[in-house]
Amino acid sequence: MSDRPALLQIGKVLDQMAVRLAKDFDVTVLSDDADTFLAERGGEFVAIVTMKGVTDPVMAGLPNLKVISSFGVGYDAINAEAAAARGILVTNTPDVLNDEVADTAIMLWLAVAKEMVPAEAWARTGRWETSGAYPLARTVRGRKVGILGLGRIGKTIAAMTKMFGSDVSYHSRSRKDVPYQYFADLTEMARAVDVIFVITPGGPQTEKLVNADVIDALGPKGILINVARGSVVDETALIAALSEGRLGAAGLDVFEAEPHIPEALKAMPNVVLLPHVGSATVETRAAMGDLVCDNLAAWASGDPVLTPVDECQHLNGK
Ligand code: NAP
Ligand code: 8YV
Repeated sequence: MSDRPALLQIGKVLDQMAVRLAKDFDVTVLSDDADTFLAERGGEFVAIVTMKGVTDPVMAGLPNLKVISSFGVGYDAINAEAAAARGILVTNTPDVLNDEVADTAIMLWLAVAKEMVPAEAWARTGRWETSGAYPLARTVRGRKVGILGLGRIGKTIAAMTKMFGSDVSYHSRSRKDVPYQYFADLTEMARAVDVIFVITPGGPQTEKLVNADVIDALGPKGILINVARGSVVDETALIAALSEGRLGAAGLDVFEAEPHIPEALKAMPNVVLLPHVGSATVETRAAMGDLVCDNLAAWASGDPVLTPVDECQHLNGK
């Protein structure tokens, strides 16, 4: 029997994480046949490290669980309220990825507005020689920008858009002390701006927040950038609006049923698609991995963890 706490690993961790975790914990990877595994060994584990959330049956199958360290700032794939009710501390990886995700959001906006993907294809396939100059795109300079979710990443995106002379507005649950116009009503903001960056958490509270009305209000020249979660945008309404010309264009890093992307979106020239790579650089993923391990190491030493999720703040250090 090991004297180190038993840690259950869900998903493949980075190599640097595996090295650190093995020092403090007795690590076991959750097997594919989770039901049988949990029935036989569920009682052993006090900690989870996860790269992809924790399902309710897995949480229920771990009666002695005390801490979940999750890779990523969004934790919509973990029932944090249920965890808190059981006294389980959940941690995530905020802040270390703000710049990276904001960079990805801005990249999507530029790519969409300046038609980078079709223009690149025009160059690559020789159409420049056969058909002449690529048609004119639209500038991102001096635009009215709306941020849906003015949190850590939303504020970073807002600050970056200032570089392009943007006039920034935002919609969040609450008004912030910032020099941007607040819209209590999302549809009204959509009517007032040229582009919306979606950067709220996922989960039931934001489910389809960007609905057909919001999309119609953004309008035929409007651009929607989603780097939040696929669940925040009504994907069916988005596809309909794009194909009927009621929305101008979209840049999407996230989708309703990842890794599936609807064929209709793939076929659209006015859409730029990314496979959920908002934070996906070696440097930022390394920083996220460090924070996941720092949280677990703090917990194992009996210290407060660094970044508990809101629902679990009251359990920290207890
Ligand atoms: P955050 O600091 O918690 O900010 C979230 C913002 O969303 C807050 O301003 C909050 O408003 C707002 N919000 C929450 N619920 C809302 C609602 N029902 N209606 C309107 N606004 C609402 O989170 P963050 O660190 O910026 O991260 C945001 C999300 O980005 C994550 O949860 C994750 O889903 C996503 N993300 C995606 C990637 C990617 O790879 N694409 C990477 C990182 C993060 P209040 O402040 O008023 O409560
Ligand atoms: C990660 C993310 O891709 O932090 C988040 O919420 O969506 C991304 O940074 C994801 O968590 C990795 O599994």
